[in-house]
Amino acid sequence: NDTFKLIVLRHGQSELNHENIFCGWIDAKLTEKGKDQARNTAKLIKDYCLTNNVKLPEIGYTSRLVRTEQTMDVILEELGISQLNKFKVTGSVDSDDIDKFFKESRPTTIPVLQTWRLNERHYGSWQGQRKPNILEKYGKDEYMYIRRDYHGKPPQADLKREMVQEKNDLGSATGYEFKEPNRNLKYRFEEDSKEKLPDSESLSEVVKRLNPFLENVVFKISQIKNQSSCLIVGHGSSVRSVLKILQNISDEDIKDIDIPNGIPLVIELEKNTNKFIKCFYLDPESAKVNAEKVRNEGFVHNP
Ligand code: DG2
Repeated sequence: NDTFKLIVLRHGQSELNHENIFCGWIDAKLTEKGKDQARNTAKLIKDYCLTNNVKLPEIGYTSRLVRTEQTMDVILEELGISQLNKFKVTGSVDSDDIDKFFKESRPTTIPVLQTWRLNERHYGSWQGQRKPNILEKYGKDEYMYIRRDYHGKPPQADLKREMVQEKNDLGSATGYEFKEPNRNLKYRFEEDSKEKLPDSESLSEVVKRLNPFLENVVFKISQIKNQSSCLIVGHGSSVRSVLKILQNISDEDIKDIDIPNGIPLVIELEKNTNKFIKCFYLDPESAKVNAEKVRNEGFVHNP
């Protein structure tokens, strides 16, 4: 088969999606519903691969946020694929790295690479705020402009006061609060790699930081390893960016695209040239209904 298939999805429902709160780089976990969505995702992928004689994904990619990591873990477990290891990467890899990722690869194991370049867009000072409150404060036009225009960008975050998850003495989560950030600890690898991390982003900025990752990591590995498929778990904005880049969607048209949680998209590309062939949801009806709900967040709450 001479196509390369990217199976791409947004993570399952997170705790902050459930609360109707702008999440961005806050490290929210999956809800039980989110885990169910991930199990359902695995079924859809399995059926698709079996019916179409497509190999199961040969490598996995997530962001550096725990909601994509958890989604990937559940999907791979359901697919009966074990993870060789998780590796942090930035916007490029060399052949030694690639050898390392696949060193002990067996048919039922795959490596999973995690990169900040697949993170949700940094939602600036809107992070941690309830969507209906922001809508009320900014008004409908500004609210939708910042959420969906290609160049819409929320005000910068105060990085000294980021929302993080509070833990009790036993280490269990008690909820989210604004605190002195642990960002420097969490993103030490990126800081050491001299990556420039944002404090607010437009979709156009996400496209800019994601593009090198697709070119110099995903496509590079697919070519060297002659892969037929990979699995990418990202976020609303990083999945929209993948579509914008690969499908060459205009700045205008990307405004109308919303991404539901946990429904896989298959993007088929020509092998070697990576030319776009087609793109479709594995459950188009449910994708349509749930994308519409995402669009209306803030106006209506659908937990
Ligand atoms: C949502 C997207 O991102 O919000 O940051 O709250 O995919 O990480 O749940 P995700 C967030 P909208 O742009 O859809 O309002």
